[in-house]
Amino acid sequence: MNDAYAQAGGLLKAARALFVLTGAGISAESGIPTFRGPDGLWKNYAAADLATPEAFRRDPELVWEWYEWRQSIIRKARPNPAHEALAALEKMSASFFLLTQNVDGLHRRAGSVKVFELHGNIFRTRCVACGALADYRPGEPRFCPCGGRLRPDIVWFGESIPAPVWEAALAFLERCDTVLVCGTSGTVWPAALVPPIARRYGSKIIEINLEATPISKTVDLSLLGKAGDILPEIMKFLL
Ligand code: BV8
Ligand code: ZN
Repeated sequence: MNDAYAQAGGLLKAARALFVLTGAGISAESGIPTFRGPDGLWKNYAAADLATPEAFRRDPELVWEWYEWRQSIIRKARPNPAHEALAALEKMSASFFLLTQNVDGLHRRAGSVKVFELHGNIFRTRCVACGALADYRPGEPRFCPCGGRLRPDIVWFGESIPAPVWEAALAFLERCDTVLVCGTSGTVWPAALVPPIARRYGSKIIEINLEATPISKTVDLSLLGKAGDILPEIMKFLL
């Protein structure tokens, strides 16, 4: 496997502009349940059934209970070696863009700077009435001073993603030459469009995942294993 890590290291070292896409898998080794893994369930609810505006309309308290449960796990969690490797990689890269589907904030806590959160952040709330954003701590009232109900500032299924983030990602994809896809099942749109768009622009694509995914056959290098093991190994070829 060393050859593949050396090859990946060579591609990352030669990258003029590096785009990184991460998903729940990169936080799995920090103890945060992935969406579609065996631990993705909560009190017999599937995550995707709770991460919708309909679920929030139907039972805001249940959805808040789920998010506060996840916040409690994330607060106790620490960035893992995969997050730390990406923060180091950013410092070595001439031009770098990290698009994450995760809402846990662990990339920033690991020291990554150019992090773009496509699906929002679990520690921020948004007022459904006036749109005011605020940091959220458990036990605080779930209503805005304006009287509107507060929701997690997170993009739910069926909701539009933040256009400025997606447009910035597309602009970077157009001019980058290397893309690293790490810890995502590639099932959620529009993030799942990153690899085919990158391929269309002729970028080299490296994938790191525990298992093969729908894009594994289409990338230049598919590395199977834990991101927290593989990324630090690859970084050895960049030092
Ligand atoms: C939108 C916030 C326009 C919530 C999330 C039919 C076909 C195609 C698309 C659609 C469709 N029907 C509807 C759609 C659009 C929909 C969509 O894609 N649905 C899917 C489910 C089919 N998308 C949307 O609605 C998006 N908006 O498109 O806007 C629009 C507007 C109106 C109407 C329609 C469209 C908004 C999507 C945002 C949803 N919100 N998160 C929250 O977090 O509470 S998405 C959620 O899934 C998480 O953010 C998560 O990150 C994300 C993606 O999943 P992954 O990150 O890939 O995680 P997953 O568990 O799936 O996989 C983990 C991977 O890691 C696995 O591969 C595993 O092998 C690997 N792994 C595990 N451990 C490790 C590891 N790898 C390495 N190392 C390890 N240690
Ligand atoms: Zn308000």
